[in-house]
Amino acid sequence: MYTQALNQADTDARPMEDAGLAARFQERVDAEERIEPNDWMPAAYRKTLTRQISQHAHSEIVGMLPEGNWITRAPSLRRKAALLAKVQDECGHGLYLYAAAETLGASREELVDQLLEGRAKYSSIFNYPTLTWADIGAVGWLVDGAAIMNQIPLCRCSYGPYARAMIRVCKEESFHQRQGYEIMVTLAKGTPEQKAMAQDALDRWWWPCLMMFGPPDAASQHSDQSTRWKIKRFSNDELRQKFVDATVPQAQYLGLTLPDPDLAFDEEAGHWRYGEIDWEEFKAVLAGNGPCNRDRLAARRKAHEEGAWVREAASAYAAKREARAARAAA
Ligand code: FAQ
Repeated sequence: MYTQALNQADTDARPMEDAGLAARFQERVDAEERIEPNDWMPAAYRKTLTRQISQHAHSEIVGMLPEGNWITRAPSLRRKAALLAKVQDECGHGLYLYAAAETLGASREELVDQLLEGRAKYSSIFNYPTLTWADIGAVGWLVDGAAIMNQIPLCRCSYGPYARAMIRVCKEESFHQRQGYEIMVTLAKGTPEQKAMAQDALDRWWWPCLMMFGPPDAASQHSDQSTRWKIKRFSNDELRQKFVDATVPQAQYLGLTLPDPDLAFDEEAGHWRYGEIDWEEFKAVLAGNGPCNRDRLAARRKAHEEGAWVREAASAYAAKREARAARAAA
């Protein structure tokens, strides 16, 4: 619906953008004014936001799969209810984000097609498997923990619809993080087998979670421009460091060991220094060769095909209502 309301074609698709408009735009951004859908914006700003928001939406939707895998096997009714609510929340986040991307003129159908055809990125983290129940604890604690660290600053993003969507998303993510950490507390303080299961999950999820923040700053192609436009408020490495600093004491409380022999507290800087991230693994996952890339896309395609009748029924119903309204108006 937002897409139809936009009149972007004649305002910013011109090859030569008006320098005055561009300067005025940057002034507004610098003054911390929010940019709204019908405001003038540089074509490149629209493009980078559409890219980031749609990747974010896809991540939320694909991100339902690793945890959805455990809904039928949750160890109690309470755990099942919380996990079910969490996975539904992730779906809701995906939908707000597709709606935010639509305000930029991209249709949801087009964005979903890009995902299903393997042309769009989504977060690398969701290409790892959830092998045991402890993985559900680790995903909530670490993946949602990393997501919050990245998304809190996005609540101040210069683009209004994205910033506003992030407020509710972050509130829900903090519930998700707490439910994951509570699972880890229960397991870590449980039997030796439960504690071993929690440690194994931490061992497998730690490094992929550090990769979630994106390539190192020197290799981050979009960071400089996105920072100038106040889409990004902190760099990938800054957020990664904040995450490590926040998470080390939580692991210590659990009595679990982070799988990094180089982890050490730098007294002078007041930060936990961590070892080398395997960026080759990150690149392989982005290239489609992570442990679950093919399964994830296959699952999304199957869901899309099986949902075709819902889309058809909704369209038929909308057409019927429209025809009825036209007859009544005639
Ligand atoms: N995975 O130049 P940069 C969640 C790509 S939501 C895959 O640094 P940028 C909730 C990047 O897109 C998790 N690709 O890019 C949940 C770019 O590719 P392109 C998702 C990655 O945009 C929890 C290229 O590398 N969160 O977890 C990754 O300035 C539990 C160069 O990188 C968001 O999307 C990656 N990890 O910074 C759900 C937050 N990192 O487009 C279910 C919003 C980088 O040129 C269960 N996004 N790339 O082809 C952002 O903040 C930014 O887009 C970054 C990347 C920080 C992810």
